[in-house]
Amino acid sequence: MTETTTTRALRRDAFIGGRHVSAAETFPVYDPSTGELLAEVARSTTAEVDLAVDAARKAFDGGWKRTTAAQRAKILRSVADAIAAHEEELALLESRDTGKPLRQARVDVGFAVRFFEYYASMVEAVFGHVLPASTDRITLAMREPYGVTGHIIPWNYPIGIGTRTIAPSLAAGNCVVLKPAEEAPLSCLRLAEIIHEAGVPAGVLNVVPGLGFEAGAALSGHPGIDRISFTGSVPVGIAVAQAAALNLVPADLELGGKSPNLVFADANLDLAADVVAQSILQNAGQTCSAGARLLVERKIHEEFVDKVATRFRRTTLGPGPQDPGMGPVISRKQQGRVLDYISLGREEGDLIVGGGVPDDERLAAGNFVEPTLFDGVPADARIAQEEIFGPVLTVTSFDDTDEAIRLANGTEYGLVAGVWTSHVGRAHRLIRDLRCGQVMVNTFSNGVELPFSGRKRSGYGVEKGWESLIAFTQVKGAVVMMTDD
Ligand code: TXE
Repeated sequence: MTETTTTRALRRDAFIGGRHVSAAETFPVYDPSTGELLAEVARSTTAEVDLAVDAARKAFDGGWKRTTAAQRAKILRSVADAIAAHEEELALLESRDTGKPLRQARVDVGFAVRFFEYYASMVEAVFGHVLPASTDRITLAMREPYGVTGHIIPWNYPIGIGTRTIAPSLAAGNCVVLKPAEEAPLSCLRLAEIIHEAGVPAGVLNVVPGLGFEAGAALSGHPGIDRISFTGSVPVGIAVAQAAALNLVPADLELGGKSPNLVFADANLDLAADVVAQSILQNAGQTCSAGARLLVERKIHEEFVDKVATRFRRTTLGPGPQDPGMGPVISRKQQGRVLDYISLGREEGDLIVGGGVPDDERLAAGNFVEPTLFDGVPADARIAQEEIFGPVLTVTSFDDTDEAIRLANGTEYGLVAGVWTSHVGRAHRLIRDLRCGQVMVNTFSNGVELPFSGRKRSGYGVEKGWESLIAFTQVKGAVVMMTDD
């Protein structure tokens, strides 16, 4: 391992202790829209992860833990301004690296700005309590940071998901080691430079790009980590939680989903169709909270499926930076996985739209999959139960609210649900009875303020909102006798 202070074109190093650090080997990162090589990136292993955890610990003990909430808030506001000033550069990088349409990448950068602004405004309101325990002593419950937090994130929203957990962690006074996904590490590496230049001291934020079974495993099992935050697949989430448990370290797991949109006959059907289509086509279906199942009231079934199918058919495909309706999926491997599910879907449901790779020579080198709609899918079909993570929507009908709830709750996941109805009482009943972390009525969007958590195999812990900031602190009790003997 050698240390360098510059990066070469198409060569990206880890970012540790405020410096670029190379590794013995690199791994390639490809443009999902074209298949071209985008960068060779340092393949961090145990050695670089050790270095990063050490740098984070030194930064924590060396000063970050003594900063006041007001000082951190000021720095985080500068970070928000700096990210905003680099919006176009970061959005283009994100679009190239992930294949997502440029406008979506801009939205993601906007979220990053907002996460830093939001937690900057909030951190000064984190306070403990004086407890009414005794009159001759003062009993305190105080909030303090954990120390060093580890963050392992996926490739679908590197900037959005990365900043979603590092902003509250830094605000709470922790130092961070972030491992981005090997498929799309570039924006997080650039973000680390921007954040450092904006005034976050060396070592407070470190980024170790690398492979899951190397850098990811080294980070999740590292004895120098005090809390770990993971977003990704269920099997890896379980492995991360097990590794953390061996060190008695808490983990937050944001895992997969198979989220439903429940559309009732009394809904605004045009609006619902727009959002239902968008909720699965956004990011080519590679969103943990994607609306992957359409549950529709039987009496409007045909009319509504028709509306959604029209929206699927008119979605244009193309390279992310050209801002198409929909970009490619992340990799050849992911494309193969989605196409396998589509083949299975031909046996399990009625193919209405799409069903394969687009018939377009110009897109052949990219990892494109057509928007695909299956109607008449039995609730227990694999394509209605398993997370496909591609632009594939399944449709199942229901006759009444009880059946809608049963179908919606009938998978092993429980992340989000969209409810489309003009009946207020029904909407509230569904909010109560749907077993998932978020219910959205007549919309499918949520912001940085809304706590985001899973039920069942969608994981545990919480991201976003006030709750996430508090989760990155731990309580300390103290008792002081009021005597001067
Ligand atoms: O995820 P992984 P993959 C789901 C989605 C997708 C499937 C596979 O269904 O099709 O998972 O995607 C790191 N120890 N989601 O294979 O492997 C890895 O380097 C520690 C849903 O890309 O879970 C990356 O940084 N870390 C999800 C991160 O874990 C390890 C988003 C996620 O990769 C590791 C992504 C290990 N042993 C996929 N192995 C969502 N909730 O949004 C891998 N990693």
